[in-house]
Amino acid sequence: MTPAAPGIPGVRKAAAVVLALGLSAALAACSGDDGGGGGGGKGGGDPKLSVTGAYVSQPPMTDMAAGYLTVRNAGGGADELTSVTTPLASEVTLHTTKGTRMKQVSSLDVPADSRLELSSGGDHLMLTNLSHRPKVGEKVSFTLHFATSDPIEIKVPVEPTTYRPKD
Ligand SMILES: [Cu+2]
Repeated sequence: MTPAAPGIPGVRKAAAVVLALGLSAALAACSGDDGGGGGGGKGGGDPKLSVTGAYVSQPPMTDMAAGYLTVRNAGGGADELTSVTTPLASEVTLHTTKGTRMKQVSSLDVPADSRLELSSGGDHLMLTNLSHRPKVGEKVSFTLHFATSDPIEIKVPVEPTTYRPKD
């Protein structure tokens, strides 16, 4: 699993994720590769990322917590979320959910001109080996690492276990 070429290999997986989330409109963004470009550039351009709606849900137990967020990509190049670091947990893993099964993955696609959405019941961040039990009202800092883009640092609020974002 080398995140070397963010453009082409992720497309099929990205489409599956997008379909699973019911965002079929985003499929149009996957057809941007016409195999033309020669020198230097990165095909359709660079990813342009921003993060919204991040939260950690207050865990019922002390040793594990889940994190959710949306990474928007306003750029013409795809990217991948490759890891997350936080002082709250010595280990953060990326999980996808298929049906009721969770699977650890090494990266999550952030398709060009689209977004990666982590949400309760879907893809999520799993935080283990917590430094303490996070409490509602607390803010936790997360650093998101990407295959192409520079790391993004955010402050993430802790929400009640039953919290569901509205959109
Ligand atoms: Cu999980």
